[in-house]
Amino acid sequence: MIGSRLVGLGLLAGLCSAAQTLQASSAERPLSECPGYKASNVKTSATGLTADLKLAGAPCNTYGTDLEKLRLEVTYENENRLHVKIQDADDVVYQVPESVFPRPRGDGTNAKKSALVFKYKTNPFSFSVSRARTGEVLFDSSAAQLVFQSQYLRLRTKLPENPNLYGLGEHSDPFRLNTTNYIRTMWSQDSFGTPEGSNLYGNHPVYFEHRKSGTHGVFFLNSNGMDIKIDKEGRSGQYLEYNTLGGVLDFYFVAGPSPIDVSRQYAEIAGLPAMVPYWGFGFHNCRYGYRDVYEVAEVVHNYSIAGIPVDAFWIDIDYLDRRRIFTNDPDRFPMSLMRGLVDHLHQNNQQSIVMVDPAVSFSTNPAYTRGVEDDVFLKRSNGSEWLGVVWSGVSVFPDWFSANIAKYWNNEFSLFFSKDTGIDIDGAWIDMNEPSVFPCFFPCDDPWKAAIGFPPTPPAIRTHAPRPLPGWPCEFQPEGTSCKRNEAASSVSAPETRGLEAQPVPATLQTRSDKWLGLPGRDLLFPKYAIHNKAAYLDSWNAEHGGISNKTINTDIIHENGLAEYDVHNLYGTMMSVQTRQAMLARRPGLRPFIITRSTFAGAGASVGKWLGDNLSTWDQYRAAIRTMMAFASIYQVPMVGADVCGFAGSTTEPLCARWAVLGAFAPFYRNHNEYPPSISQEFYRWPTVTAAARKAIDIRYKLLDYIYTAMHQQTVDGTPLINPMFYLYPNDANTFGLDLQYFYGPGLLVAPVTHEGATSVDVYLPDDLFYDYHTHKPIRGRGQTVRVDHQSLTDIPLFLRGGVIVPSRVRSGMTTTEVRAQHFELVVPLGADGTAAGRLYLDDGVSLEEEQKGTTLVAFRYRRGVLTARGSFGFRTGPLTGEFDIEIDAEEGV
Ligand code: MIG
Repeated sequence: MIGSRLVGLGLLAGLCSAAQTLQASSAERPLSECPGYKASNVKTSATGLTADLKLAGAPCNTYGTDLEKLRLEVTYENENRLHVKIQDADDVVYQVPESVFPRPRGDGTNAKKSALVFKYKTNPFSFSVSRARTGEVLFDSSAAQLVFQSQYLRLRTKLPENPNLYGLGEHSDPFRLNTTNYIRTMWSQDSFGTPEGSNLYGNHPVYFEHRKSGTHGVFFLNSNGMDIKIDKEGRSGQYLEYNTLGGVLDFYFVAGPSPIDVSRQYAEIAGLPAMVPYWGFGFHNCRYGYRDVYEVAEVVHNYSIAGIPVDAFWIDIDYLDRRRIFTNDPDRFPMSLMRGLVDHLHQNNQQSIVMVDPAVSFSTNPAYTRGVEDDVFLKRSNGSEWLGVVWSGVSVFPDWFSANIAKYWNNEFSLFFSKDTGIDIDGAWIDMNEPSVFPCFFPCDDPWKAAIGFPPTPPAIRTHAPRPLPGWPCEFQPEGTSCKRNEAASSVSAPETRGLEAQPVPATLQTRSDKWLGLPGRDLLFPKYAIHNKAAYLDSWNAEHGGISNKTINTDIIHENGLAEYDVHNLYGTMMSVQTRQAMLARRPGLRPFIITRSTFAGAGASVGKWLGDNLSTWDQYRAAIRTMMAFASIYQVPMVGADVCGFAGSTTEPLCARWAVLGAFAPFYRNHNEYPPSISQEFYRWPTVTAAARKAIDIRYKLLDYIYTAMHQQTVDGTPLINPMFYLYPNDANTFGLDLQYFYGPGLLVAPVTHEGATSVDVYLPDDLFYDYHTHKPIRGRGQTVRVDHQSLTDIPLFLRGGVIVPSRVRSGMTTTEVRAQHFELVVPLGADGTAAGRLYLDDGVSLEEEQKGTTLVAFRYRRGVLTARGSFGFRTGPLTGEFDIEIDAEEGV
């Protein structure tokens, strides 16, 4: 599959059009000759300082024009957060809009009370941030001259030798970042195969640096394309350097000092994550290429007879009529049958989720026509719509900055995903929002040409159900059965009749060039500094010339509010996420939306969850799934995250899929998803070991669901991470700093999956602490050493309880999370080395927004010397809690 896709793209490369000319700019000198800036007019207040910065010599104009005058603003926002911002004095340069990234509120703390200290040097200007308690320098920009040009900004900080750095995603690289000759590029791209060493779908320009003396975080609020280089060099030694194509130097420093503190402090900046419905933690099944609704029904049925619990069934772009959003294929996925499917699911307490892409087919179809009326699509400078090719063929793209976008998107969702159409979804899956555009090889003058070969022909139509499905409505039974079909339902017609050919609608011409914002005179297509954007790999001419529009919309597009795509490209996925959340709320007010996106920017977790995109069915990517999930959940504050279980592209194998079915059960978002044939089918019931593995793992996951739900809820309240990398809980144990194959799920469950092909054992690192085997409750004294756990069959996973953390569990699992919620609780009380334990349990109705909850329960448990106390508020009454509260103390003393 992978092979054939690459061949396909290779052929298209033949359409690539010719070269561009670049403007030569005068008097450009290398970065090494840049003069830096000189500070003057420094005004210090109790809560910060301001200063003017002036170019300290002749401009070097390396990648644009040096800005003469800058302004520095330093604010001690609270005791743990310092804000340092360097921008142009004229306030023209683009900054990330407040509407997309609301700035954190700071109470303005007295500098003397701050855990961080800001110092500066006047000429050349540089600044440092140090830890007040120890005097240790955390950040020091004197490592290189500050450069602030029209299309290039550089700031370099010194770091200690071999620093422990984490973050700077999205990437699939090691969790603890490389520190030699390493580049992290921020530029959203459709990243099939999620390769290491590449920019991927989303951008989170934040890093945590962990030292034994404390952890701190550095967030760079900048949405422009950038390379962050981490390397060593003679003069400055170890450094980290920002090289960005625009925006301003806007930094937030947070002091920790513990890793968990840094996570919480970053959540204050990026926003607290959104709570998800309880069912969101159930198991989900998905596949690209289900050829009709009958096949989906069969899959639903097969899971049920295999006894594998499923909470939600997903449908990919297959349900769409010719891949056009807000339509359905009237032959393969007619509304009457979609209604039957969704009704069936709902009757069984299961949910339905379908995919929505951003692109709208440029043809006679209602979503396009209404979008034109509302004027919500991106336009070229001559006022015509910008056209690109994606699954829906030649398409237009929503401008999330346009004035009517909320009205438009809400309306499309309410009209199409409704009881009337039968496509009454419970969650939304948003894809292609980097945004991804099929390579038409810039400049893409004739998108119709690029459509050659796309979209691929869907598989053959099957017109009747292949075999009876017991318990399903008549519509799903083979023809000739005696049951009566529901004629009323099937008479609802599709929004468009088939057969209409694509007809370009003339666009009203109105120029937008008068509204440009940002620095004038920039080359918005070919910035001179070439970021290491891997999307350019198909087209070497573009790669050499720093083209940043490959596989996405043109970066010289000006949005309705005047902002250039050049500056806001990295925000597209998050803006679609925010609008989709609004749209889901508008159709079901009061209910928590469940939305999973592919592209994210810092702060996305406040609206949506994230899946890790097109991974491969390989052991390498199985391991990458662990570390990438960890980074999203603990560092970027996007806790509802997971990779495609069993792998998306290529074909999985029985052992890999069995292991992954188990591993996935210990990620927040747990979904089996698969590429279309010839990738082999990989639903969990396809092999006996995978069925057994999934059943066993789901059984454990579902019993622990309230423990996980409680941890997730805590993260939505104060940013305490649901997933803890090992060093989060053992920050003084240097052996934990680089571990990325084991982690804590919630505060007390250590997950140590088998990670290598053919292996039946795991080497687990157990810090100096008391643990218990989750399965047997046998105590194990950790000694800061690696312990080999043997005899792990394909259905097994080593799990350890951390001594001291009480884990509320359900006594039984269920076929859906709805059934789980009806079970009684038990408390597992693994005592810590000091003989005590504590834990929490949060309960609510599982679906309503926080403000709509009629009452919530939060209980704190403590165990000490034979006595267990439960204190809290019992606002949410569930069966088991209103009845008898059975407490079993299962503690091992004296270990
Ligand atoms: O260009 O909708 O990452 O999960 O199955 C591929 C089809 C488009 C990419 C997503 C993948 C999904 C696929 N999509």
